[in-house]
Amino acid sequence: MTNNPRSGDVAPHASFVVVANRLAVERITDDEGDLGWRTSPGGLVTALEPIMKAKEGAWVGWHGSPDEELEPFEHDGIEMIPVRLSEEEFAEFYEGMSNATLWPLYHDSVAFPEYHREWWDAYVSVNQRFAEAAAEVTEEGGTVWVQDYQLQLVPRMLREMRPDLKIGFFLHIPFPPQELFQQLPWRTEILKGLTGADIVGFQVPGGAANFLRLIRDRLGYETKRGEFVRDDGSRGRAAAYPISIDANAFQDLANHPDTVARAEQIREDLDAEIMFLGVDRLDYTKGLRQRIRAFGELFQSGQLDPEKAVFLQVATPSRERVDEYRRLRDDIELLVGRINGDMGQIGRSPINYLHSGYPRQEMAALYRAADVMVVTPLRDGMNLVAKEYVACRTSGDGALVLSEFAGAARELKQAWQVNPYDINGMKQRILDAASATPTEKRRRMRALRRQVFTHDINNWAESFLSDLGVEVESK
Ligand code: GDG
Repeated sequence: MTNNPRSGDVAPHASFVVVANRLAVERITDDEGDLGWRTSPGGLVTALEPIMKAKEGAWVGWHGSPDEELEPFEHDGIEMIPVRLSEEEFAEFYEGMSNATLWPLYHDSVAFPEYHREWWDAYVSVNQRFAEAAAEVTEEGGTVWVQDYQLQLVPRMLREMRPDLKIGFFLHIPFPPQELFQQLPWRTEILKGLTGADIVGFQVPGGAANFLRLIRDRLGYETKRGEFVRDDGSRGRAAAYPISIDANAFQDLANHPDTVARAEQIREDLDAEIMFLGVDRLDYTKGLRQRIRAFGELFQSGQLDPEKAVFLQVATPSRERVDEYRRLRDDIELLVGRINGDMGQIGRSPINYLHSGYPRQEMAALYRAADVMVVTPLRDGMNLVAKEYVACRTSGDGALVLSEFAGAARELKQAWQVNPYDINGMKQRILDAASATPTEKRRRMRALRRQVFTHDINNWAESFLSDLGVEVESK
């Protein structure tokens, strides 16, 4: 492997390999000050853990510290294969090409995508390094599952090095329509990269359709009913596999006595008759500006009484070195400050804004505490927060306001759906959700819960992998 002292040392041995930008573990320092690792929280790791353990799996990814070279290690029965990134590559491949070019372009260009040739060069060489690492560890005829927009060239690179492998790719974010995608100076390379996979998976059918149309028009590939034919006559497939959550785990967490007590405490502290909640990474795709403006107007007009209602927004810090994210934070904090300055009273602010990350149990307590969950992204691949809220409503009440531009809107039809660009419409739907009768709320929540519990993260992984031809034992 390039830049890796192990090169040539390791015989291919893993039958199932996941390749993701980040490893499935994060660094911790224990009480004695020693460095260690803990499994990253998150659905993907949870979903793939059993199959990784059953199949001698390996996980290829970056370990999170620039310029550091690490040997492979085992964590909790899974082999971790760290890929090195230099400080410069982190800036150009990750912050640049991934998060300031592809991320905005793939989200309807809601922020302006920047195109820089040196970012692209870094993207190519880092993708090559990930592909080489996967090629090196995967055994003859094994399976590699590549994740997300940072690694779109890996499927083709891997296919060229190792034609014996089964290769899957899953895109967690939207795949844009042709009219936008064709801005990309490296559009052909990206499309070719993706078509290296046997299955190219998207969150929604629209993403798969956009992709198929593009490879027909740009690469001249024949496509039929989701299948495509490469230059060499071999075939692949593009389809939707809507990702989900570990619904039972969230339900159990929400029912834990400590969570129940914490939810009660949150309500007591907020001292409001009705609690609205937003939980998002602080990202311009999440529609925070519009949402906060909508709440500001509702409080200002008296349609929501600032003495009786509170809107709690958790905005988890994210990509803080990228300019657009700094600007967003400033904008949001100005907006919240103005509204609270105008409408607040001593000891009482209508908007409770928290720029911080919290443990998962605290998130479950917040979901449990909130009467109305407001999820209004301008564009979102899926949006797991919406599904988590539903899973945590164990008593069958609560109301979900959901943007029609989240992938989740296709499944969560009984939510109060909104167009987040239409501030008046959004205000009205927020009020509708808040004032619906308990019977109406329960009716909708029952349907939402049925959907989330019958389509969880295990179903997602199983359906993708079985289409790829991997035997997965049902749990
Ligand atoms: C991408 C796509 C797609 C957030 N704050 C905290 C915290 N979270 C957790 C949530 C949820 C996850 O992070 C966020 O997932 P989302 O799906 O809402 O959004 P993205 O981060 O943008 O994820 C998205 C997803 O990939 C999966 O394919 O759905 O469309 O953009 O699980 O709970 N968790 C904890 N503390 C926090 O402060 N513990």
